[in-house]
Amino acid sequence: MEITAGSHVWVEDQELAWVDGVVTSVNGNEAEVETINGNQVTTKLSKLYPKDMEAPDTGVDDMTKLSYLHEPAVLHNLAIRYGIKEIYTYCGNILIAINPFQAISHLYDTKLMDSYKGAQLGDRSPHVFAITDVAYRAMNNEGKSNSILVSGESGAGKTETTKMIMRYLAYLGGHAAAEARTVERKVLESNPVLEAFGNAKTVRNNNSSRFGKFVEIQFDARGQISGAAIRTYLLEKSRVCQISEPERNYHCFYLLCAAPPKDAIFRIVAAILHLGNIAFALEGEDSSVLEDDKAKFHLQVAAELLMCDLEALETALCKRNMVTPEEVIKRSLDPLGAAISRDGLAKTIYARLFDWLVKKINVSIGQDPDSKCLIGVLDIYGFESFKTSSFEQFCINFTNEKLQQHFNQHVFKMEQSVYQEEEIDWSYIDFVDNQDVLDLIEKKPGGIISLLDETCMFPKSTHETFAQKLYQTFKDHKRFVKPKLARTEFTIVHYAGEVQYQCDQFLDKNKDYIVPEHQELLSTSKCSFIASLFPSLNAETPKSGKFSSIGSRFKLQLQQLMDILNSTEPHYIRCIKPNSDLRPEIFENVSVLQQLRSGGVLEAIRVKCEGYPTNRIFSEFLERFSILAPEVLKENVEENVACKSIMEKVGLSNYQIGKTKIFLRAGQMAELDGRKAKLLGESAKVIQKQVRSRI
Ligand code: AOV
Ligand code: MG
Repeated sequence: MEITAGSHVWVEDQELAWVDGVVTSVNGNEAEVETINGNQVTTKLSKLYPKDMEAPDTGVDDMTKLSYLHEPAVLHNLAIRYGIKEIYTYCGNILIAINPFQAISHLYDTKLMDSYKGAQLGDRSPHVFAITDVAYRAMNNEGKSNSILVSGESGAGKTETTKMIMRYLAYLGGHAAAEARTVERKVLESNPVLEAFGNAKTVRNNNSSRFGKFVEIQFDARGQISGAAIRTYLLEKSRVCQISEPERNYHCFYLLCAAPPKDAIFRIVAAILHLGNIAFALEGEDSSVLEDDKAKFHLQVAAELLMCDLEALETALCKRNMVTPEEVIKRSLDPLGAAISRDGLAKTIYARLFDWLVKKINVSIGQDPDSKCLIGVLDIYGFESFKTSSFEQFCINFTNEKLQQHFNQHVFKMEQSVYQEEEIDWSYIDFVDNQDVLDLIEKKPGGIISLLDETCMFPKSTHETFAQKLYQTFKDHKRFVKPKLARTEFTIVHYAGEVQYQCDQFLDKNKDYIVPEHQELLSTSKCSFIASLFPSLNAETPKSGKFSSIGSRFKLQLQQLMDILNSTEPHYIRCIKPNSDLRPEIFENVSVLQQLRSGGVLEAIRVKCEGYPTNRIFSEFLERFSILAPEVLKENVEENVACKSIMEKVGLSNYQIGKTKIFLRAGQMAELDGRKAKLLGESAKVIQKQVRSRI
């Protein structure tokens, strides 16, 4: 489309990302534009995008319906829809959900659920129920497991979206209301419990999930929910002891005040609080003692709550056993060492409690061993980049790289493989593959996790030697950057942007290590529940005192998750956070665009549109459209020839005929449907006329 004076266009803008305006003059390959906010901008013609002046005021509910499909149009479409509280928009079969940060009336009513049941995707306005319905139907019809992957940055609405998915699944596959403790009810009720222990207030989200969650809902042959399993990933243990204002610790610590007096679980939560208040002071040259009476008081209460010996607790915190060939010597820790020991104890207790809760919930819900099909729902922590990003962010971003690859593979590779299988002519469009980042992180041997494990196993290493090792190994890797003057920082160029990691605590945080003295202390607690969290010999928990790598275990868990996901038919929901103030009705263009880009949404649109977004098996196509050229069916021709004839008669070109399918360009399906509807309308009128004339 030619841009001339008077053309309505989109032009780049620092603050708004894109702003619309009118071209006032064109000189060679440059244009002068007057923007709606009154600025005069001179820019290259190639940097301008035409604005669709006939686009509906209320936007379109599927981006692939946009007549001009480009970045500014996509952004503008989402912005106007958000303005009229339409938070859901499709991009083909991906659902984009923009966090409204306010309750929208009737958006999740039972009545609304009724209306989505059994409806084709696209028949009703975009909704998380619609995607869930498609997954459920596909599972029932094809007997194949499905999964719904919810992604997006912190605070984008993943957890809320996941809850709606579960509610809708419970509605579809639920039992008669008379059955009181149904599986689906237990699944829904597990949410608040897990959130109390695994969510906390952060700067990005007042209810941030600090663990990843994959819920597997099992169905029986009739499509009823028959069991469920909840898997969790990498709880952020450090939050138990380290929080920076204005963030908070896990909700359960604040809920404690409202808890029934002393339940075994809350006994533990309270004990952790008291542990946190035990302060140490220096004694002699390098020993530590309790700082004051306050510290003594907290130690005493903690010991009572943990039901262990007071002196044994103090010794476990302040001293360490040194094992020499001859004897075991008790060595004193300095105040810093004692504080680290105290925090280690608190973190271990909390992590064991959390794992126990998840196990308990799974037992209570119950698994269905006979279930053939499941719907998996993944709610995982979004991509994170902080001023200081540490090991937790490294793992979280690793997860996101994995999922991004899954998304890429699904959307792009599937698209290509269909073309290949059908042997149609298709010049390959490149897409951003992130295999190189994944290799950098997880390749064995030689990846960052491998190097970290090696470093952890070598007694003399420090975070500095770890950093040096990284610098040496990856000096030519294009996804790895050593920041200028850095000694212990490194940067990974992630698919969603660069993140600078601080190595300081990588070694410690990678070590899943329980101090033998702590293990011994708690395994002999008089509270049987606490003792049961610390069984003396257990193959599942790492042997006390031995190094076990959190990074490697996490990598394995993630691979298992990917294996499950790869055996399912995936559906994607991309959550978007419209502003960083967590406030309704504010739509920040630049940040939304960045999220669309990093989530692969823009890339998916581009690839779809440049190719053939719709395809149909010949017979299906003929069944649907032979009415447009009934004569072709009378002739005894091959199906592919018949399809061609229909397209020719309607006057559409640029499509492709494969081995078994016809491939249509964007918009052609709609064109065919339109013709059909018109024809049916006309013939209906003719019939009505005939009927009337007979009366
Ligand atoms: P997250 O799961 O994506 O962040 P949440 O699902 O916790 O984000 O959403 C953050 C907050 O946004 C919620 O507590 C709600 O106040 C609000 N919100 C989200 N979705 C909706 C909705 N559909 N309707 C109304 N309000 C909503 V994180 O777990 O931090 O990565 O780590
Ligand atoms: Mg969450």
